[in-house]
Amino acid sequence: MDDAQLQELKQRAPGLAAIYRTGRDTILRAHDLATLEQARIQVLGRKSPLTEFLRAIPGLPADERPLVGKGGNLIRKELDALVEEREAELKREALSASLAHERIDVTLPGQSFPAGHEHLITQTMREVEDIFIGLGYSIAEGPEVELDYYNFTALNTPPSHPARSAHDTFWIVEQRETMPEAVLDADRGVLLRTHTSPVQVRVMERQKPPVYVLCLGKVYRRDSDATHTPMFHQVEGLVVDEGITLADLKGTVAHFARRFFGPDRTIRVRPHFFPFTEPSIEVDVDCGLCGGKGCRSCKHSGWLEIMGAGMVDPAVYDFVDYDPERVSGFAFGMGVERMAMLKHGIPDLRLFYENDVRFLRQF
Ligand code: 2NM
Repeated sequence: MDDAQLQELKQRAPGLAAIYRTGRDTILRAHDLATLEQARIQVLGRKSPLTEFLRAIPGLPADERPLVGKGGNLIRKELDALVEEREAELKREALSASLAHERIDVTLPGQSFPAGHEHLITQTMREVEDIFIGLGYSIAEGPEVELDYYNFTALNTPPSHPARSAHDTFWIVEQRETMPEAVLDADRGVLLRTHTSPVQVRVMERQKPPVYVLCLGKVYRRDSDATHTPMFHQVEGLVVDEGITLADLKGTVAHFARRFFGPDRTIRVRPHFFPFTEPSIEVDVDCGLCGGKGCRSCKHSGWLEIMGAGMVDPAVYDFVDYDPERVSGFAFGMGVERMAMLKHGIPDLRLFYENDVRFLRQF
């Protein structure tokens, strides 16, 4: 309704014009959908001044009725339309407010799901594995809970050897010298393997030469300090074939050192002793940090010890029924934690097992 129409209505039906103005103000003042609904009831509901006005029309003089009736209905339509308009307006406002508020920025980075990776010890074992698979070796596995026979006896380790003591080995079922003759059978003691060599004895037991095998896994010793954990990992290799010599062992280890530590590395060997090899050696690789000049890392010697090795003692062949007149072989063993520490400059063995992801994540 424009101003001219309102003016005309004021003159002809001043009561109706007042109802219109009050109603329009009430509707326009509504600032949300709930107040608008209240306003609608107040302005257009059954008890509203407009409804009462329209209800009173039949009691008016007959000549006034058409005009007032027309005006009343016109006003009802106007106010109805106003409510609808206001409702649409408030809905638009609410929508744009919630769009501004709940807007999703599709360019923000998504929720991340960290994938994690293998532990450095596992990675290092895989690397060593790859190098020896490249040389034609097979991988063998065996039990971590082992018989005395495979862990010590068949490896030519005398009953009196210190490694067999309760001080060095975790025994599951110990066979003591104090036991009665009928019960005492050292070979039947049960223990946590102290090296992976028993796996190689088991391989030789079920397979004739040629043997080219690598064993990797957990081993257990009763040690715990800055440089020893009661569980650690070993890799051992075994080759038995016709005509195998110490030169084959040295060539194999030199190849391994270059593949594992880098192309320009050299090795040296020193004599040593193991019950299961004769002769036995210890192998060093030149210190990568100082290039052999001597530094803190190599304790000023220029060399880092990487493994023990040797030619398999014929006494071991006796246990697995190999003929030492026909075949010969070499074996070697190294600690995986030590390999990883040397390669990555890790200062403390215990870092591997504290499971601090800030350390583990770096590899
Ligand atoms: C080492 C050092 C030297 C070794 C010997 C054998 C077997 F079964 F053939 F007798 N397996 N592993 C061996 C030899 C292990 O570790 C430091």
